[in-house]
This record gives sequence, structure tokens and C-alpha cells, in this order.
Amino acid sequence: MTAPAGPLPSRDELLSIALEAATAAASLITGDRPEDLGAETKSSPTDLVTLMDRRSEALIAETIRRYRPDDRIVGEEAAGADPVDPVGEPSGVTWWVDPIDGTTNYVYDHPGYAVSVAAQLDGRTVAGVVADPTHGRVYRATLGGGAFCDDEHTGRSLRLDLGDPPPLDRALVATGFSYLPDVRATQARVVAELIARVRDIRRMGAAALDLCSVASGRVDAYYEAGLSVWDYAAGALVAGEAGASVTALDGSQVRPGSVLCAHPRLAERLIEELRVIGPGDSIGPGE
Ligand code: 2AM
Ligand code: CA
Repeated sequence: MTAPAGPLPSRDELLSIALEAATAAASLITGDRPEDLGAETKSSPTDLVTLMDRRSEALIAETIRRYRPDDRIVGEEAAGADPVDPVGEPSGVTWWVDPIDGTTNYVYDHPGYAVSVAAQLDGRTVAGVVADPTHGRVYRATLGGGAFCDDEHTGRSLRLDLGDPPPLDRALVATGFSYLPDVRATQARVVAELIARVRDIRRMGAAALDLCSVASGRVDAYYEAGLSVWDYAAGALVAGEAGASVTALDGSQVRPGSVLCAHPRLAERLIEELRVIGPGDSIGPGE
């Protein structure tokens, strides 16, 4: 890639921008939630976007630009139609923004949506924030600097660290389903097999929070096909810094369309089980 225009920012610097942007957006989507969300559909009749997704994304981009005008910003809502390209010389930093992760929950006013902001340097996520306004929690991590959860109710900040994992048949496993009906049907067949081999299944509806749930021990494992980088970049860093393995469904390097996250020993067992059940990595639309 082209050499960056100036000195690269520190991971803590990027984290502090991500924190400001994500927490401001989380306050906006809860505090300014209008009566009429102006919900429209995207890739399928069940894939929703609201005017608050757009306002949240605009606020995040504005906050990032205030500090880092030359960075590339890729947001879920702008990416479909008009990716925001780097302004001037590439700075070496790319921001991945999910302005509301779990939009369906948000539309139903169902707990379990988040704002996700991640900064990457040369394709590696180095700072990430997932703000969960319903529960008053903010998850944050820097590469090599650990993962933390700030709880606004207790005022405490907890370092996240995975304990020993349960065996697969005692594991609480989260997953999610695509917006595309045919893909969903296949994913449901896989879950129907898996549910008899684990403690139970959870389908909470926001990938970023599912990853942070693994990091916090609220579930033992999570897998999903069909995700984009903005869905998982920040949550994957939080989970990874808490000691989880984050890979594709077949154990190869994590990529858009294929994410599996758990303590490394449990991840190995889950990958094997999904391979046996099949169709394994092909249960999502891919990239
Ligand atoms: P969203 O709420 O931002 O749309 C639900 O299973 C989780 O997966 C949510 O985080 C949802 O993100 C994401 N998701 C589901 N299908 C997706 C798709 N086709 N593209 C991108 N994200 C998807
Ligand atoms: Ca999303």
C-alpha cells in the first residue's frame, strides 16, 4: 500500500476517538429515538435500515473526521451505495463502522443492539469499541492492550478474561441467521442438529454483542455466516483480547462471511462438530 501521509497514530489514540464516536452515537440512538423510525428494507424484506442508522453513521464519521480527516471510513449504510473514500493522501487507517448493529432489535425496541467502531492499520484491527446502550455497557480493546467492559450502572471497569471453557455438550452457543430466506433455511437445519449436542442455543440478533458476550462469559461460543467486517471487527478484537480464538467457521483466518469465536479449546470442538454436521462453512452467502 501507499506510504502513510504522516506518523501513524497510537492504538490508544485511535481507541479514544472510537470511544468518543461510539458513545456519542449510542446516546443519539437511544436519546433521540423518534416515534417514526422511517424503516426501509435493504437486501431482503427483513433487512432493515432506519433514519437513526443514517444519523448515527453521520455522527460517527463527523467525530472521526474531526480528529483524523484523512482516514478511510467504511460505514455499513454508506458502503452499499457510496463508499467513503480516503480524502487526500491515504493515512494508513481504516475505520469500520456499524452505526446500529442489531437493527431489527432496535426497530422492535428489543434489548440487544449496539454501535460498533473499529480502527484498522494495514488490515489489522488495532482498536475497537462496542457500545451497548440498553445495558449501559461499553466494551473496548486495543491490540495487545487487553479488553475491558465499562459498566455505567456500577461505574466499574472490568478487564475481560476468559476462564476455562465447558465441554461442548455443556456450552451455551450463540448464532445468527442471514436475511436471505434460502440461507436461513440451511442455517436452521445446522442449528437443529447442533442443539442436541450443546447446552442450548441463543439467537440474540447483534453480532458485535454476541462477540462481546463470549468475551464476558455470557455465552461460551458464537458462530455466524454472512457477516461483514463492520459487524465483527470491533467485537472480534474485544473477544480476542479476552483470550478467545476468532476464526472462520472452518478454523481458517476470520473473514467476511465466516466468524466463529470461543475459548481456543472449545472453538476446536465446535469447528469439528460443524464440519461433521455440514455444510460447515457454506452456510452463509460468503463474501
Ligand atoms: P445488522 O443488525 O447491522 O443488520 C444478526 O444475525 C446479526 O448479523 C446482526 O449483527 C446483523 O447486522 C448481521 N447480519 C445478518 N445478516 C447480514 C447480512 N446479510 N449482511 C450483514 N450483516 C448481517
Ligand atoms: Ca451490522
